[in-house]
Amino acid sequence: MKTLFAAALIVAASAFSAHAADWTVGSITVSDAFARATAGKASSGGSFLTIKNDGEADRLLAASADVGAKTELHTHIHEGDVMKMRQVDSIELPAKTTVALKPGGYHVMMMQLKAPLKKGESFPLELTFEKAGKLTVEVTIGGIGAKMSPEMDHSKMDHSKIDKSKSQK
Ligand SMILES: [Cu+2]
Repeated sequence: MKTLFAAALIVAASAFSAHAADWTVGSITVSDAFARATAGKASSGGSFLTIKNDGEADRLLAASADVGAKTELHTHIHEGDVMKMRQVDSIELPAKTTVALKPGGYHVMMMQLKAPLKKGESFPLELTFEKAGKLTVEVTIGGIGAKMSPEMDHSKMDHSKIDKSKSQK
């Protein structure tokens, strides 16, 4: 089951790479920025991107997008069958390393969305790096995503209570 899950995520992620555009600040290059469309009631949505760091160790400290009232950096952790979301203060970007924010792992969470995210549209996302500074990328909105991936519904404040069973339709 875990293998199937991982394979589906790779297929979903690679579907967007054809639209790749790159954005660069200092030694940081961001590519493959995409978000998932949201269904009507979803109050939040995730953005994913690839960060290549050609220089010394840096950190992603914050992200900001106008599509929601606030934007947070999140990760997923697995505890048995339960997938939980956790807010993180920063995302480490080791020297000469590429870090992918992808479904099931690190992601940028746009909370309290002002409107549903619609497939085919895009929005600017400002990223703040500790050393490289600020960089604005354009996030393309893709499909809602594979069925086995968790719905990123943060309408309940306690993220530790979010698990996969609640996202099944
Ligand atoms: Cu999240």
